[in-house]
Amino acid sequence: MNFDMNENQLMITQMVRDFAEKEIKPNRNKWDAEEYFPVEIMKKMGDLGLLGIFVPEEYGGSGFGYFEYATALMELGKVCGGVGLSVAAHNSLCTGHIYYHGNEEQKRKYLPKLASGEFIGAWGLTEPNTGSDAMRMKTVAQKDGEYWVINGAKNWITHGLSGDVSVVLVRTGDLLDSNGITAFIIEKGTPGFSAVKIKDKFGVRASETAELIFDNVRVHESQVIGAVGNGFKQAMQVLDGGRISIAALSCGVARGAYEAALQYSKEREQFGQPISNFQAIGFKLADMATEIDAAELLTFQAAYLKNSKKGLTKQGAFAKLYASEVAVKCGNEAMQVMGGYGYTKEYPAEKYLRDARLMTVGEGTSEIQKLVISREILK
Ligand code: COS
Repeated sequence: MNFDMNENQLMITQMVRDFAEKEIKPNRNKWDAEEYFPVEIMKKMGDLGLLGIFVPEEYGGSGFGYFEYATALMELGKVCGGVGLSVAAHNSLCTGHIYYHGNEEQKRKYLPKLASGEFIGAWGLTEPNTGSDAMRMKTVAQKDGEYWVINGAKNWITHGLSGDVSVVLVRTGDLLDSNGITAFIIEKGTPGFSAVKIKDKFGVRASETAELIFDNVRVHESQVIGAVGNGFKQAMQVLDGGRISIAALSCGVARGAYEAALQYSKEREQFGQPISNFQAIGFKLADMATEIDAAELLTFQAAYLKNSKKGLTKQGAFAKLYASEVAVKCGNEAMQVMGGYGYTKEYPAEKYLRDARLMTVGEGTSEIQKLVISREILK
């Protein structure tokens, strides 16, 4: 087994680190306070090739694999979980769904724009009343000649408002029929298709979240991805890959919190010496460092399986479950190491903790990951 980063990963690490230090870190608290989604930063990341990381060059992407993708998200997560989440959702959900399941015409039409950042991508599975129980969705499409007419709503959709193109999963068959859900590509501005921003989130506040509303939205049948009725299985596969990105982002958030706590512990003096000299603090740092490395290994294992086109349902869930829980623990422990200062916005621990809390919820809760894992190991 080779644990060295490849040349592309080394290059991406340096590039994203430089970019995040210059463009994201100085603004992250402002964006967090104002719940501002920095579209202009997304465009710059498009110029750097970060919005089509695993899209082949023939479709305008960077042509990298999941090692490079995970590496980029780890670096972004160290600086801002919100911006990282937007990059993750854009790449693996919207762009990934079109890349892995779209036809040639759809790929040629949308992937170059998504990869360059000209288009921001959104993806809609969850509804106000169906989160973990995705199959029970109520948003419905009915056939009318060459068109489908969509009615309903989707909730918690990253880039729901700013997304130029959305991939949405809609019921086209009977309730609870796993072959009764279809994926559609819908462009911004389609009559009847609107969005409302969700405000006052706890964390990842620089990433835009919205509710999507469909009021007799007419979509041409050429906008169906793959076969009619195949959407649920496509979505499950997209989420298998998407969980690698949340795992990677979680590793980054965890490492950011750990590094902040490490630095603080060397500078903060109590009882006449740096608090890092005390075993109580040293053991916290030791646990954090160990668990972050373990989370990264699980994430790269899932990335390896994705690159090798092997099944990764179980290992993707392992990585997402473990890394997201480690991120929450590291955010929490970083706050504890920093004491009263950690409890203020002057220090980064509280933002790491708030951003980390999304990771155990979004793209499948920790409880759903355990359900997926237990089904896999018991089947
Ligand atoms: N890859 C391919 N196919 C899959 C799959 C996967 N990872 N997981 C499930 N499927 C298939 C099953 O094989 C089954 O096919 P058949 O009906 O032909 O046998 C079908 O999909 C339905 O699967 P299942 O019976 O497991 O569906 P359930 O409703 O019982 O549960 C869970 C599915 C709970 C795993 C699913 O709803 C889920 O992942 N929920 C969480 C959703 C989520 O993460 N939301 C967050 C989105 S935020 S961006």
